[in-house]
Amino acid sequence: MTQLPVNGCQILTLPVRSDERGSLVALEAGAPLPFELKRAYYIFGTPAGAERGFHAHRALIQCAMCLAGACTITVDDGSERADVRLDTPGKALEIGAMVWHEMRDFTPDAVLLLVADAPYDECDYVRDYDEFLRLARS
Ligand code: T46
Repeated sequence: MTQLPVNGCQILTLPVRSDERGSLVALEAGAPLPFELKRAYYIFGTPAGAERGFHAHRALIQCAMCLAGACTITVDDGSERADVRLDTPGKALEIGAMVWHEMRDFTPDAVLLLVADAPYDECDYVRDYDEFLRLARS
């Protein structure tokens, strides 16, 4: 586990079980996931130059990992920013609550998996950066 300078964000090294048949990663609540998984979704077929995200969540905690290909996620807590390149299925990024995040530089084969601690709720999104800064600094 590597703590980032951005509050609520860390890089997790997932346990990869490899043998002559290939590799397997299991995601369980507690370890390696730091929360109870309630939802999973994945992003793929991202065209060249596409950028996604550009929001924060008021309460949601997530972990992101690229199951194939690679992408870069920028995380921002209102004071610190960091770019994380996800380029192996054994590496995950925890994105805490009130962390602005942006995804870009997807390779054409990228499959980005997100696991989250709550069901989808549009009310949990903060989509305006100035509002995010106001909330993050209050
Ligand atoms: C996030 C980043 C990393 C649903 O119906 N259910 C869901 O669980 C999700 C995640 C999305 N949707 C709908 C809402 C939109 O109509 O799927 C559509 C695309 O979602 P959005 O534009 O929010 O996608 P991204 O890639 O900008 O953001 C997504 C997640 O929404 C967000 O929570 O943290 O990935």
